[in-house]
Amino acid sequence: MRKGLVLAAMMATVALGGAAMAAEVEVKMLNKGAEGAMVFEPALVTIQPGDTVKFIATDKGHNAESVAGMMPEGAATFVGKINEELAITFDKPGVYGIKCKPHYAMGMVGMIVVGKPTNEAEAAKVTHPGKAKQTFAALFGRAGVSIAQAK
Ligand SMILES: [Cu+2]
Repeated sequence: MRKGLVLAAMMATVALGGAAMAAEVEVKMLNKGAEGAMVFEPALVTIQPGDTVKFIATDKGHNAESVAGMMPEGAATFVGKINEELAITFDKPGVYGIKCKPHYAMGMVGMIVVGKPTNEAEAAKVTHPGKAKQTFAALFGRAGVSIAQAK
């Protein structure tokens, strides 16, 4: 009987340990951040498949949504509502582009690198309006390091 209880407790610990391994990263949507006005902070997030990114509506007037062409094949697109917190679990490895619809041209974009991506070349070909072009170029530069490290 006691052995059975110990085994049950051990199995529960293993189950909890497995669940605890999936990480959750918070990204704030801000009017002003360390890198300027209208930003996701951090703008670049590196996670593992199964991890969740929670977009926090710290400041008003922002949303988070996927960018067409900047996600691996088969991944689901998403569109958050303005002023709303949005939690997305990323299961497929890849580079994911994120934008705030009202401030896309102001460069309010972000990048999620999940595991070891294979779609970065395709994602880099997508064109963007205004300042988003430079912001994504900078993020690809920074993500290059992350992608190389994700082995
Ligand atoms: Cu915004």
